[in-house]
Amino acid sequence: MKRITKGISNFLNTRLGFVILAVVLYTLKTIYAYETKFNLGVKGSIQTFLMIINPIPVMLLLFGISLYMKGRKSYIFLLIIDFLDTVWLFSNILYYREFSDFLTMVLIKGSGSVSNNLGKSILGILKPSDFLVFIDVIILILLLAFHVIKMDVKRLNWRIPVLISSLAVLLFGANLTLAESDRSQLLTRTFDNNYIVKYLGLNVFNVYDMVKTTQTNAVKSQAKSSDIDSIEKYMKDNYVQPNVEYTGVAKGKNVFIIHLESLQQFMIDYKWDGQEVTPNLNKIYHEDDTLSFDNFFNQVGQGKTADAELMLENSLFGLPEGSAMVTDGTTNTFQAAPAILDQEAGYTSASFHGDVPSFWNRDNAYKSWGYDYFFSSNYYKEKKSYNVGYGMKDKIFLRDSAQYIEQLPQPFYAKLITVTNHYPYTLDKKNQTIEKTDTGDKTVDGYVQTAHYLDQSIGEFMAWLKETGLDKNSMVVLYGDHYGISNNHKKAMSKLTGIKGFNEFNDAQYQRVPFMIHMDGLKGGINHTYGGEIDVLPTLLNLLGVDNKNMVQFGSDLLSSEHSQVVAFRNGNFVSPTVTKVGGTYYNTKTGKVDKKISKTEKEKLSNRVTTELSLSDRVINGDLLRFHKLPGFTTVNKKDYSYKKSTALKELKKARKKNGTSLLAQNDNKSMVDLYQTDAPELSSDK
Ligand code: GP9
Ligand code: MN
Repeated sequence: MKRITKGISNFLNTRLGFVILAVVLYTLKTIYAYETKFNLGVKGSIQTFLMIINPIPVMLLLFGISLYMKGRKSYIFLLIIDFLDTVWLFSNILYYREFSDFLTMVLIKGSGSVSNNLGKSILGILKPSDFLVFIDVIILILLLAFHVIKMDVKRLNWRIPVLISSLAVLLFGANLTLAESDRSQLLTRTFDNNYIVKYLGLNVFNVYDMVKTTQTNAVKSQAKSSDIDSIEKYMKDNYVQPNVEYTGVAKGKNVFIIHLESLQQFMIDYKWDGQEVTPNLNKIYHEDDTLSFDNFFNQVGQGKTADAELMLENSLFGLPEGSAMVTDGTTNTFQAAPAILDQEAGYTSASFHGDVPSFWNRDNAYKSWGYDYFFSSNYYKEKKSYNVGYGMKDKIFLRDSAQYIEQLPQPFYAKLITVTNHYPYTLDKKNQTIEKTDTGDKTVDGYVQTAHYLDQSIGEFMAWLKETGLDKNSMVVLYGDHYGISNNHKKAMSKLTGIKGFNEFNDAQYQRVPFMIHMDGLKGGINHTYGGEIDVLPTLLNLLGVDNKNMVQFGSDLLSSEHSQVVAFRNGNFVSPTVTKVGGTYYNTKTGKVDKKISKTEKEKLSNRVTTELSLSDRVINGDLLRFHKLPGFTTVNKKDYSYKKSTALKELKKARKKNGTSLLAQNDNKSMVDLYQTDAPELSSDK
């Protein structure tokens, strides 16, 4: 025993021993911070393992630099690095407490508008335990000061530092590989800052953030104001006159945008085990005052939900790689639905979502879009049983959103983002009210169950709108954001759809998602026009009586006879009523057969149209060109005017209640109407 202690103590008295000790201590304190100061959403053994070890490669690399030096300098260098990195960790702890996100270059540089009033409230949120992260630095200093560890000032054999640096790089490679195996496309899809920290650590996130920001900034700084000219010309040349029969029919109404997570059109009217999977949506779909579209496609890329949100509210395409909401959402200028409706028609806007605010960078992008409120998971009562997958279960989420909806000054534009019907489609027993399908594909078979659950939650929500009378002065828009069953499950899809040999052509057709506009008195029916998410904003603006003539929008009114029915997918494929292009193959949309008759000129015409639209839209986002686009009567959104801090939002709502009294609550003599909300969510009944 004595020999072991002696051995350890001898090792610690070497330079290498000291570096290893520093790495171990740093790792321990980081685990403490990860566990108690952040909410990284670590699930399962691989993620836990990675969270524990992810500081090691970087710290070994950084502290290892000291081994290239000799004498006291080496120790001092290590301590300075340790201290500075800890100051950085400490700042992130404080920032995270307030904003549930990590510091980024854009925020540090302030970019004028997005600094979130940093600094102001720091003192108020400081906790004594935050200082514990400095403990390793203090321990190391004390160990040296009291000569428990003596400095080893000899020059080291050059092989040792080189070996340590190489080891660090190797370990980082292993860390990255393991992370990618658990979460593929971690770095390219850019989901959430929390993810990168969870898998690769805070320091790696910072480097990643710096590289990304530098890349995007370079393109933006090269862009000139004249770059918008060609875009404006394209808009003018391709402008589609909206359908005047529908202009303004929803003027002044509240707007509900209900995001149906991963819901595909084929679920509408679909039956499994003798039961309708989506009975409530089916009912809305067939109602006379619902405009339903059965040839409406999702057009998302890697950004999935984020791309859908971007298209719906900006009529701009997502980027070919990553998510524009993440890479450009914080800094770019937008002319988005919430801001347009606020400025044109005095709407209050709010987005509701039962996940953390940082996912898809919503907490920042929404400010750029002019959202007055963002009710994210920290506005809702949290309980373990309330969550599944990415966030709150839809029934509880929608029920608990009612308390905020009733406080919004009317007219409002409210977007509710559901999430239970999300891959991998898991749901607890109590909430399963339809059998799983029997394709034998585990990922697919739960889909009808979560879709059924989503449908029930919508039924409950619509019933509440009716109870409160909100249905009379609201337009409800429902849409599926993207596919639920990906291209990798063709066999299972073949079983579900009865299509033999489900192929690439079929997969393209199954990119159809629901899109319905429901409003009392609306001239509805099932509309067969081909269109997609890019067309939603122009369609809605026309219904709301807002002229989009001078706006930069790549879609057009779905109800207009001039509407182009060539629906672009993000990878350059497309679907139209006659031709479907997948890869290099052109199919006849009606027959599903390879179309040999289609002429080369026709192919080129269609393809060019699609690629032109996509690349022009990319230019707008990559170059931040909307900052140069003067929209008459529209003032550029000032992100500084927005805060999604819970206390601020609640105060704001209270003020609004008194000032103009247009909220549902105010109109009901400040008596809450939340009790009218009926839900059969089992988690809530056991609460009582
Ligand atoms: C998470 C949710 C999921 O907040 O919106 O996004 P997705 O994985 O569907 O893109
Ligand atoms: Mn989604």
